Amino acid sequence: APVDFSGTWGLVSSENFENYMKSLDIDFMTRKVAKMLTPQKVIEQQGDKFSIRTLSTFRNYLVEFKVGEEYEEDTKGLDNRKLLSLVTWDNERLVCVQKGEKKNRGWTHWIQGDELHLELTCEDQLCKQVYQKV
Ligand code: ECB
Repeated sequence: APVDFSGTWGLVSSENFENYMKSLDIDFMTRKVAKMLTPQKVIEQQGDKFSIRTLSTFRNYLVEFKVGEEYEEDTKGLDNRKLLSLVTWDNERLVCVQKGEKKNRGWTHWIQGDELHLELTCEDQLCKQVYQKV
């Protein structure tokens, strides 16, 4: 693995999260609560094996995967869909394609200086988030 993402990271900025949630058909009340959150990412990485916990006061979300191995993802507590997801390395970026009902769905993580960057995409929406080690 070319990069180590391990650590506990706290959200420091978020752009277009509201429209990303709309593209996932998240209802108004849930969006209002969700956009006030400052979640943490707790990432455990051993080589190409990952667990990523997204933790907040409202909901928590866990994914576990190995790079290059497709996995079934159930976005329980988020938009509650079933996906077939595959994470690969694109140079030093971790790229996930999430196949399912929604087109162009996925995310990309990379490290830039002391920051963890995340882009979430769904349909024509792109949400950009930055995290720093806590
Ligand atoms: C879990 C913290 C956010 C809880 C928001 C609750 C309700 C909103 C419902 C759906 C919005 C869609 C996604 C929520 C945003 C972040 C959760 C995880 C995003 C993600 O897939 O992160 C990847 C990459 O770090 C690992 O799962």
